[in-house]
Amino acid sequence: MAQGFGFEISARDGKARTGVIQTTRGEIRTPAFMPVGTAGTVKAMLPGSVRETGADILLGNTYHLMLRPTAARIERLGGLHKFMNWERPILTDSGGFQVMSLSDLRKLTEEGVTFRSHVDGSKHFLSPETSMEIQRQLGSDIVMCFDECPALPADEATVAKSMRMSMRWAQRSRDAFGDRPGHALFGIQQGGVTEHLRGESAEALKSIGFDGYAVGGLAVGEGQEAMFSVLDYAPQQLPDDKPRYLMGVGKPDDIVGAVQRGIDMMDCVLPSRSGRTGQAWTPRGQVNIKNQRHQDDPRPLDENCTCPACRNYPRAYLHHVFKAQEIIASMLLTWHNLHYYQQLMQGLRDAIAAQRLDAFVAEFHAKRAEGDI
Ligand code: PRF
Ligand code: ZN
Repeated sequence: MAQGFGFEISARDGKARTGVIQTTRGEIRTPAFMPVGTAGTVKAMLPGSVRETGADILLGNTYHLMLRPTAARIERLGGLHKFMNWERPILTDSGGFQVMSLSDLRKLTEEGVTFRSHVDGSKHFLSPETSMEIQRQLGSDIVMCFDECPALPADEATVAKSMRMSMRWAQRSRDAFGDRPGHALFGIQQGGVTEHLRGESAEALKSIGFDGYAVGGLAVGEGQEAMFSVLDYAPQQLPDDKPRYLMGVGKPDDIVGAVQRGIDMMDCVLPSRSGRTGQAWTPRGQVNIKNQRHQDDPRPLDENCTCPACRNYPRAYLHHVFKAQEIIASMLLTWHNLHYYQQLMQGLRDAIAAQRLDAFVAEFHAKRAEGDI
């Protein structure tokens, strides 16, 4: 276990847990939702505002930052926290997943992946060793192993081969990371939707030893039912006393289902990205602020929400600024969505602490079933 990093579980309800991850940059209350700050910003939000929504930690991306403005430049300027004015913990993804979804030409070998930048077409190389070096330059508090995430559906042999390479890469990531007090390294489980491959991956990671363990390779086209059936066993294959992080998930109902199954951390672009496309998330489900039905509506988006969008503006205003493509539309909807997500996490944490998670989840689904009014 890295010095200056720890995880304490304070209460359990079924498979769900609540507690605190300690880092040298502050505490992370779990279950935690991490807003995505891909390129050194949570788009449309000042860091202080992101904190006001209740976020304890942000996610940053190796892939984007190595291409622009480069990790060397961020290091020279004092690291990512200082660069983006966020002094609390930052977790960085390792780059492999983003290379596969965003870069132009890619060539994958045992050594690593060569690819062309989606920004300017320049050629780059990422491997376990270069990813660890870039995440060190960024000053990341929680570093992710370099892995490969195959798109699903894929046949079992393909998933097995990819998972075994990711496990060799996990060992190389561990070796290259070395011993860095105050910085944690998380392993990433792969293995698709096949239980014995997930088990093999978990055993490989546990024998290497990490500060936390991610469930990777889900939310890649398999659907919620298949994802939940993997989450029915995958978290229990990983150590009980370390944080478990479900990567790239998800919608509010995905988050609730994942927490019920023993997940402690999650990240997703959804609340921030959908804010910029006019989608708001409320306890009653999704609201499309572009819809004409809001144009004369004097009511707030959500009468029980305490975010600035709901406290200070009617739906009619949010509709107007969105239609007029005003920048404040992205700011207000992103703020609201991040606030809603963090309220949901606080609700989950409180419910687990009070051993009333089942009742909380039943109420969550009942409210959504009512729909927006
Ligand atoms: N691996 C990494 N990052 C990820 C994933 C993964 O499997 C996913 C899968 N949903 C999202 N982000 N390194
Ligand atoms: Zn709101």
